[in-house]
Amino acid sequence: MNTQLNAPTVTLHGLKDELTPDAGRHLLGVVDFTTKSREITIDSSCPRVSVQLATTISDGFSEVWTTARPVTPGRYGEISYAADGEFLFCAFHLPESHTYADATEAAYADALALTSSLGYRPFRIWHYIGSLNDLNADGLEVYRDFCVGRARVLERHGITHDMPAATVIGAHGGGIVCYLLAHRSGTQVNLENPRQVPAYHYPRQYGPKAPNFARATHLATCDGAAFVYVSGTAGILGHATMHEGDVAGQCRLALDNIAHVIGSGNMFAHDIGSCEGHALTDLSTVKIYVRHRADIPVVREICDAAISGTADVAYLNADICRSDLLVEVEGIVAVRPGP
Ligand code: 3EB
Repeated sequence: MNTQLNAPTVTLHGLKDELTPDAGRHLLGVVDFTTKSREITIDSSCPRVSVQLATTISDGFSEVWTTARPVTPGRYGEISYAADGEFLFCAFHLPESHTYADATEAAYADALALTSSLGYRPFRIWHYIGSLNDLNADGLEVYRDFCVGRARVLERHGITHDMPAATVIGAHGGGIVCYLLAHRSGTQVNLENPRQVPAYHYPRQYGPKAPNFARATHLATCDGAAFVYVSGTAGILGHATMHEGDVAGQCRLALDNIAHVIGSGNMFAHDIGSCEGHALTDLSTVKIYVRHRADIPVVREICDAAISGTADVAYLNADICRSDLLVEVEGIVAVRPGP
């Protein structure tokens, strides 16, 4: 990838690799997918976040975000962040708890207050949640409990739709970890997929408060670069889980859903300037979550055939928001890697 690029770029590294960015690049945020949950630190002047999603150090990895401008780190309440004047990375960690709605509401409110007070707008959000499909102290599934807290904040801010791309995935422990990227002067378009009901319109059967995220976000930055950030995508059509019990069927459908959301028809439908469509082979960084470890080989075979051999691809054994979902795929297309 073009190293002159101002927009944040991401690479995946071994957990023990030295974090030395290329010349002219600066660390904006680091996320370790590792064996233990740890508090967020501010290391090498950017936040370093741990997500408990690896079984051994060798199957873990670090997701390293860099930018072209010097970065200033900071803390705001429970939020750790770093910003370069154009892009911001911020993260929070909520400890394990019997219920999450209130803590989610408070931390999310702080993250939104921080980003907007510094003049940034979120364009991609990740959440990793321990015991995702277990019941909380009130008998509500932890994912649904999280959705209640998120919905309360968004309602308070009058945000009913037009949220950015997101991921919510189970962690092997450690409460809730959330991190997001925000920008100051890019042009952001949140994309839906006409094959899927917008998440904020999911019916009540999936929980008391609907999730709220876009299927993807298109971001054109002022240096002429553009990216499509694809949300965690599963084998869902309309609002229904398809291919129950069939991981291969769900995996193919998840990939079809992504192909549709990044394709030229959907770019045209969302009035993206160039209307330039993309294909699965254009994804450059991909994370693939598989509920049952034993299903990883079959998922790998399907995904490896669809995704470019030069992409950075990580497979993680993780819980997914609905108990009947067996696989979920997220990715990034670097549309124009800059001038
Ligand atoms: C789905 O399509 C699968 O609650 O923010 C994927 C990505 C999913 C993000 C979220 C949920 C979320 O409904 C689950």
